[in-house]
Amino acid sequence: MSLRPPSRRLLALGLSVAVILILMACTPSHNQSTFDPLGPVAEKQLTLFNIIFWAAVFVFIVVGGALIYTVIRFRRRAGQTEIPVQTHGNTPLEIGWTIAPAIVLLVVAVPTVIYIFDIAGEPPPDALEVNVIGHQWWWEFEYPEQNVVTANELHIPVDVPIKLNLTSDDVIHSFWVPKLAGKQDVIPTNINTMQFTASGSDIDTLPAILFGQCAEFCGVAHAHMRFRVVVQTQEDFDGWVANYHELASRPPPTGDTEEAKGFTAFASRGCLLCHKTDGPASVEIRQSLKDAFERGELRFPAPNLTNFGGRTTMAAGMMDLNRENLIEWLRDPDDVKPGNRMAELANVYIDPDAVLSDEEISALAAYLLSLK
Ligand code: HEC
Ligand SMILES: [Cu+2]
Repeated sequence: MSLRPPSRRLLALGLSVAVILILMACTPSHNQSTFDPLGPVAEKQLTLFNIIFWAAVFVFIVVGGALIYTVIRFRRRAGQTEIPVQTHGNTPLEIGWTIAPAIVLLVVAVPTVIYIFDIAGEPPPDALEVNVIGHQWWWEFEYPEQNVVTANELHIPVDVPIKLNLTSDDVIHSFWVPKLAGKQDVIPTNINTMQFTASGSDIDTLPAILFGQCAEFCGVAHAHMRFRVVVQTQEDFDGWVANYHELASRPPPTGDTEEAKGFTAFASRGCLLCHKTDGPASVEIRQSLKDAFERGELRFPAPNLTNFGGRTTMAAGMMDLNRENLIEWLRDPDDVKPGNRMAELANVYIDPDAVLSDEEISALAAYLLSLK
């Protein structure tokens, strides 16, 4: 059976498109490419990938080659009517194909085991510790040592080992920053740890903004549960922490300003039921919000907004942080991020008589953007 020319052309076209798509998936400069590791953990994981990949290519070529050779060499020739001589058992071959796979397994297993112990080992004692809490559908970052609680943007100093303690408030999530390390499950009632270092020699410019996302289907807004990792110099990181504490103790805006009106709206329209703008809430308070939600009350753990104005993105990495996007969010969060808990629970979005006015929204935006 031979293909007609048009379908052959179609096949060639289809194949080239497939090859281009596959190659595109390996573009190192892509924001979430694992082929551009920025630190020792991701580098080791890439090395492992390469070893296993090329071992598999080797096996594929040897086995496929032997198969093709045999099929061609021993095919039935014209005029041949007898069944060829039948053989059974061949000691050198049997020994050969017992040893060869064992060698291939060793090549794959030895570096895998070494790297597993390496990556899962205790991080050095001077590691910066961050507690990561997954929520439907945003990320909370708590720095116990620095007394900072923030959301959706993880700031870390360059070249410093980072230790993450990961847990979830609700369902199973998965923490993934492809350029720093492989995925780690984020499980309720359990703490998983993860370590990595964003290493300077691999990063061109600081601050470097890396992309992360939830990698385990966790409900309706799962695809919108993203975050950023901001890698900065130690000095900038210290400045970021100091700025957080300055903001946490800054008195609320007063007088006849937009910001002051925004703060009034923030305090009077129920935003404070879930959000905080004056530093970290205690673990007990955050737990009480979770319990309230479970009891069916209209409260829920929400992103800490203390340094909200200094972020680059909003709504869990969904959109850039700017006035237009913030206004869009405050007007109709469900339209921006369908299913999110703020739209489902906050009185101003569920009670038609409590809708925020345009003035209130614009004042709220001014207030929130001033938190930097
Ligand atoms: C019922 C609890 C609740 C109330 C009340 C509430 N929010 Fe939220 N808010 C949330 C949750 C949960 C999120 C995270 C949504 C997501 O990304 O899935 C959020 C996200 C936000 C964000 C984006 C935060 C970020 O890190 O990007 C802003 C800004 C915000 N809320 C402002 C407000 C304002 C202003 C009000 C009052 C009008 C308000 N919220 C009332 C729960 C609430
Ligand atoms: Cu998730």
